[in-house]
Amino acid sequence: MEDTICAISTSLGVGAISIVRVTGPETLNIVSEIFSSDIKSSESHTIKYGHIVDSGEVIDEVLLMIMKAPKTYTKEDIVEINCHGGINTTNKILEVLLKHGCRLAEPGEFTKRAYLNGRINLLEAEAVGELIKAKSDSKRKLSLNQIGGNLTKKITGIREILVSLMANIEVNIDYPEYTDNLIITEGLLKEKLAVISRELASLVKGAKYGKIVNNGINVAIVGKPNVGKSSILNHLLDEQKAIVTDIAGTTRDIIEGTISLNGIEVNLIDTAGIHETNDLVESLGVQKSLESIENADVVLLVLDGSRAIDDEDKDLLNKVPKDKTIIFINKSDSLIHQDIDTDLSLVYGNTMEVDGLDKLKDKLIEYFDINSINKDLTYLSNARQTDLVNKASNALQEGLNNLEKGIPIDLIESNLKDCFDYLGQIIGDTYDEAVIDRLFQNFCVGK
Ligand SMILES: Nc1nc2c(ncn2[C@@H]2O[C@H](COP(=O)(O)OP(=O)(O)O)[C@@H](O)[C@H]2O)c(=O)[nH]1
Ligand SMILES: [Mg+2]
Repeated sequence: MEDTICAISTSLGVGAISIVRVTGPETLNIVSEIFSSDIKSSESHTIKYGHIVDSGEVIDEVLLMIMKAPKTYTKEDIVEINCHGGINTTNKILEVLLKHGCRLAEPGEFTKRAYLNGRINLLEAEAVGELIKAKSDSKRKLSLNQIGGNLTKKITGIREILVSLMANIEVNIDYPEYTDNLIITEGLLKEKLAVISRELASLVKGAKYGKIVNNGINVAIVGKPNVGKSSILNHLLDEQKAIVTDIAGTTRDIIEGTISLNGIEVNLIDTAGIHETNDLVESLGVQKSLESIENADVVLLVLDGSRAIDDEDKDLLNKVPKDKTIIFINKSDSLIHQDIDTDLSLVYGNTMEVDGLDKLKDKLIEYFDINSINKDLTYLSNARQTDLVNKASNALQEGLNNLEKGIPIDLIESNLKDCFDYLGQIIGDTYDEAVIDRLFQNFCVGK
């Protein structure tokens, strides 16, 4: 972090203004060398008008935003050069900065410095990266809330309880004669762990919501050939995306499209009809359909309501995972009585008179609790955070189980320590250099 780094922070192209950013210990010296006046003694958080000059040649007319440490994004001196937009001018200014001793910043290096200098924690740093990439309003709010600090407060709160518990246990062991300290009895520990367990459970549940906001929901539309899967896809997308014919085996490959349900992305995956076939291409399609059942968050099993249920339908009813399947009985416009023996969620509808599809959307909203997800949007979200919060929760559960088994309190302390460490990794209190490097590589240069 001794280097003074620079990067173009705006996207490179034709535009009115571009921003070239500089941070590090030599910022004020280097910029003074290439600017029409000395800025070393300029007031912090001021804007200065002038020119960037290289070997006597004026490169551009600019505004400098001068921000001196420590109240800056990186907690180091920062100068942002607001220059004329366009690739040529912006690159030229970058070139002059490099010539005068700056190093080109790596992706995310400004934010990495903000983190390493203690300005933001890892959770907040990740959220900055996500915010820039956010393609939906929900994702934007999720990232912004992560930057906001409520989650951090929750996590540090739990860690504080854990620390005070561990400290008390240590004191009880090391100084049994000190009776004015809080004595951690089995009952008291159980009580405290139950509180932490509830807090962790809410974080774990939130992480599931966060994953939905970030990745959306994958719905695999499966069923026998000709039941109307592709017609349903087309109607939900409001677009003729998949070919629909009355010839069985029309859809052979996966066809996908995305809709938004109350701000949550729903990826619809139309698949080849599942049945016995000797056609090589079709059978490869069937293989893909079976895989999509496994990978889906929810399976939409389509049955043809104008025909009686046959053995192939029954076979499929057995094949689909009970915990994530909704049945859509299609062709309700020519419905015959069907005797379906199932506990699964059922929706009747058809694509001819277009009926039941709104009910289907409501089922998805209900199934994924989408209305609750949208209320708060303060969740852990990415795979790293989710993995760590699950590990923290498991460690605490182990502590509770050990307590149940009558294992001495001082041994349970190691479960508490594990829980404390995993939570620490989420906010980057303890960190692994390789993880940090990988994490910031996904950022934009100049952020
Ligand atoms: N009567 C009726 N026919 C439908 C309905 N939905 C689809 N079909 C017809 O069923 C046939 C197969 O439809 P398609 O969407 O290609 O089914 P897929 O093989 O499951 O993808 C086509 O001739 C459609 O016009 C419906 O709701 N009612
Ligand atoms: Mg089809």
